[in-house]
Amino acid sequence: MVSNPKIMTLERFIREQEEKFPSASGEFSNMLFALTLAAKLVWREVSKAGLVNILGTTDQVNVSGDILKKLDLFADETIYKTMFYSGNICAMASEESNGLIEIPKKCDSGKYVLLFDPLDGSSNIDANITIGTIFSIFKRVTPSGVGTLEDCLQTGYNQVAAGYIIYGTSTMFIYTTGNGVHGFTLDPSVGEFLLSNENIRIPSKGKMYSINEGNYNYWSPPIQRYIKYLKEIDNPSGRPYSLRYIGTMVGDVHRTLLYGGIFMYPADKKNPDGKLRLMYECNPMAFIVEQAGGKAINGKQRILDITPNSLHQQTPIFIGSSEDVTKCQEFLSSPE
Ligand code: P6P
Repeated sequence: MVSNPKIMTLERFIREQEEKFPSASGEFSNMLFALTLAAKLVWREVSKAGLVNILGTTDQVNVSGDILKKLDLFADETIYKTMFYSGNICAMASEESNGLIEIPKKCDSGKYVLLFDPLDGSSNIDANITIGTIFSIFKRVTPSGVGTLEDCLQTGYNQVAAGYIIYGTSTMFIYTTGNGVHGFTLDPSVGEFLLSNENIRIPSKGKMYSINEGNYNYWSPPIQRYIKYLKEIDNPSGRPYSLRYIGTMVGDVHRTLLYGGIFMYPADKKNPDGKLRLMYECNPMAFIVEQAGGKAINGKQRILDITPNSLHQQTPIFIGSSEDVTKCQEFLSSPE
């Protein structure tokens, strides 16, 4: 990770980006500032999760059937409360909410829509393994008032911003607004995210693949053949690829973004539509990786070109270095 010589806080970077658009109202920046605050509030609990009674599970499951952790619910509530008081959001939905999250009448209904996964990889919390928050932002399409499902169910290429916070050995805020991908590392001593990775570019080809090999017998033959190809000793890369998989999409995609390679969650006999959610996980990650020079597909088309039908729609995903995803696509296009 290349350290950046200039001391630049995330807030100052957001403001400097805004200054490039003289007609900007400042609403977009204010919305990102609120997201920065929410990230710090979640980080504060995540960083001490082992010390207070916030570990463990609740007796609730989400719409996808995942058992909800106490920290899931904390993160979900913290983010939506922080965001709707920003006054810039007209509609919100999260992986943990069945439908739209109600925006209280007293909160203005702004011109942005926020879709988020409050705590991705939460099954890893109790083992102290990297987890993350993922967010995707659209501009509303309805004229005014409280936002609707139509404002949320937009195709991924319409996103105006996307990013994630990764709670790992350090906590980082990575985001794009369509002008490159930039990374900020939290300095806990001052409570500021400081610029650490300006204009992240993903290598055109990597040496690692990331997939849950435990699902091998559920995969289609083309994906089985692709994984076998990656492990061949005489692989054209000169050596077999290494497998890296932590079971948190934010961690696996972040490593892929910085080191190159490919992350995959294919459809399989258990999850015929794939497991990962289009709106909360795949769209934002695809926007980020494409902005960094990579590719993200569902096996047939760009993730960002998928027209959504429902908030919790799942999709297969193959995301990472352009050459690796292109090679993967060749295998996926071969006959079963
Ligand atoms: P599996 C975490 O539950 C998650 O939604 C993603 O963060 C992660 O990539 C995937 O599921 C892991 O799924 O089936 O390998 O445990």
